[in-house]
Amino acid sequence: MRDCVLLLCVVAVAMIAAGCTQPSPPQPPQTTLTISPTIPVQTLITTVPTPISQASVSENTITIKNFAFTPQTMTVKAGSIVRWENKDSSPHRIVFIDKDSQDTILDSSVLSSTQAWSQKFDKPGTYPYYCKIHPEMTGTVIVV
Ligand SMILES: [Cu+2]
Repeated sequence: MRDCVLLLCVVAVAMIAAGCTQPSPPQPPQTTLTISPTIPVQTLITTVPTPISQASVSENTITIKNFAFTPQTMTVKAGSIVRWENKDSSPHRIVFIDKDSQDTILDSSVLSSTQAWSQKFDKPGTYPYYCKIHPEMTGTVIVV
């Protein structure tokens, strides 16, 4: 009987020992950080339409309402941000064309109702624009 108890003790110790020497849980695979190439910053078309609610008071805002830009001509200092807010139910699309090459130099993409688009103007000059969807809608940004 003592042998039997001793055997049980030995088995119990062996089981505890086995429990303690279980292999540690597998380590998560090491992640290797890969540095992606620097994405070039677009200098001409830099922004995408955003909801009007993200308005900033420091911006010069042109309101799009009743198929017109108000004010139609906006004069700002170089380095200013001009913001268009579409308060029509209709979509609009602001496009600036280079008067020499006729290339599109700025394009807001389609501005749905209640969306806004901001653009920074760094270089002094006169920048006429129009709505690509309603070409009769025109406006001018003058940068001084
Ligand atoms: Cu329009």
